[in-house]
Amino acid sequence: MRLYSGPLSLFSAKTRIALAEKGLEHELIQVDWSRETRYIPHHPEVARLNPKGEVPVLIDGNTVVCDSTLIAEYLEEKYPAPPLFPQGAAERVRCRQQEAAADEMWFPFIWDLIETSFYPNSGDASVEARAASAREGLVALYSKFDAELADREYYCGDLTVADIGTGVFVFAAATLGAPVPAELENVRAWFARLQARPSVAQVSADLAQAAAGAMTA
Ligand SMILES: N[C@@H](CCC(=O)N[C@@H](CS)C(=O)NCC(=O)O)C(=O)O
Repeated sequence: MRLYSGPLSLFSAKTRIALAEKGLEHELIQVDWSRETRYIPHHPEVARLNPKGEVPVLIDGNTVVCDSTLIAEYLEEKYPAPPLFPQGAAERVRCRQQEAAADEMWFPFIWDLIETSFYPNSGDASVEARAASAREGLVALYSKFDAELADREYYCGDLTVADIGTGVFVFAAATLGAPVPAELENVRAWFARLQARPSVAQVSADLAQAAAGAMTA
């Protein structure tokens, strides 16, 4: 198995954690990325395999899978143990809904924080307003998530893609000035639990190292 990943790609991070949790050996290829040119030019294999030119891209034998959500679904079907989805239609759709919410509702706020703090020339008069609005939006999401986590170690009981997908964005938010508020104890305990897993700790450390390297490059 081979994974094309981005050194600071949160979507790739989701896939890396899923592969590690399932104990799947793979060759990791980190494509070139810089603050100035981002992913351009795209890695030739990524450009060839993914019409969107995006990472992550997973190759498993003759099968190519693009998109972190689809990769997780594929891995679960092909390598079901240990599971990263819960049992039962209702709990499975709850899991998928949170994973989708992470991508579609949480990530846009993270992207606002990335664009306003991380990329060169992002400084203009509207930057602080955009970042403040993203921080406010995240606090609302954190609060709702806190209620959902009451009496649960993970979002669906055991670790699933809902935790992995949400967790990478919380990690990014925390490093970009929008940490989980102190009073949201369920989210804080869940996040600490997640970060204590070797898979998540490794990928988080790699992201932090890549971010530090990019800032000093
Ligand atoms: N929905 C996709 C999003 C993937 C994505 O946005 N990848 C970014 C890096 S995080 C990318 O490769 N961008 C390439 C580009 O912007 O040129 C997924 O879940 O995998």
